[in-house]
Amino acid sequence: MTYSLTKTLLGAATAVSVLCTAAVAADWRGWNIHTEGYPNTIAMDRFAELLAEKTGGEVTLQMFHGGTLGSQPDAIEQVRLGGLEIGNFNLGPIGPIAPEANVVSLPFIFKDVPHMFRVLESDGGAAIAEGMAAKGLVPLAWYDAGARSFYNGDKPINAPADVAGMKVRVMNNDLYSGMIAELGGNPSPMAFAEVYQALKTGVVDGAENNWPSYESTGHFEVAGYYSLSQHLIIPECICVNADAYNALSDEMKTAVKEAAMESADMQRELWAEREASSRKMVEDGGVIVNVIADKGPFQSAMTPVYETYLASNPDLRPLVELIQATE
Ligand code: BDP
Repeated sequence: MTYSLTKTLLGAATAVSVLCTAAVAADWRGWNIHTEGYPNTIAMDRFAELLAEKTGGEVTLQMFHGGTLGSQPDAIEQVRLGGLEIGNFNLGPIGPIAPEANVVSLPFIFKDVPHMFRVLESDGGAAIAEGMAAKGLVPLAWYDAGARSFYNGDKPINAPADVAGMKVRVMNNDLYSGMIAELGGNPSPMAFAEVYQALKTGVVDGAENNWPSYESTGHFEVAGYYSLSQHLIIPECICVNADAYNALSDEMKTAVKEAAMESADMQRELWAEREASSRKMVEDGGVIVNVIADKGPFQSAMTPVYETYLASNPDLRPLVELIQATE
């Protein structure tokens, strides 16, 4: 009797442990907008390898690059809802969903990229991450996306007056539309994949992005003036669907997080190299790089953008101030 009870209990325990293993085994699918050879693409592939290694194969990831699974705003929704588990997202199009994350899209909020990372590693970063997690997106690690500057086809931009009347493509976020409007331009929110044609055919006069994306998309071929406004420094994340992440054991969560951090270390190194090589490549291709002597007028024109953001999110004023006070 005792023997058979023990046997039954053991059998039950085995069944439970098999069930638990089955419950945590996960085959994830991941979205990335960039093409072969881009730092984020290489680092996301590495993330997939590290995930399998560190979780002993319990969590696997199949990456879909080049935006093949849809536009970024759609992919963000997919990851939030669980149609996809992972994405390498820019925080720009996450901002409209998570107001805390939108703080990084206030023009000129970061002094430079190291300042951005110092903020992300502080309480400010924790507040941003919590805001995102509350909307179903858990950031596992932060990627570098450099600074974004304006580019267009016919003239250098030195002052807000040069933007006046220009139609400028922006990512989907009212803060960016407000930014262009305050400079006197006409904002045109548009999916990344459509920008090359829009620049080429004159549907828009200009756009804005970092060196690697300006180069990898070929935008430099159809918009040959790059003016160093560096008005936005927006971090990117490896973001996971909150339910998928929370279903993991603590041990698996740690493994997943470690894989993401190692991937981010790799991405940041590759990013630094690619910024330099992209810049060199477009300059060799004839791009005119314009240094803006005084960025002050661009910065002061942004006051209404900050005011609008703070009027809709009065509780986030301390976060803005915390970032501004971070050395
Ligand atoms: C790139 C970002 C990418 C954005 C793109 C854009 O890495 O996530 O989709 O800019 O401007 O720098 O849409």
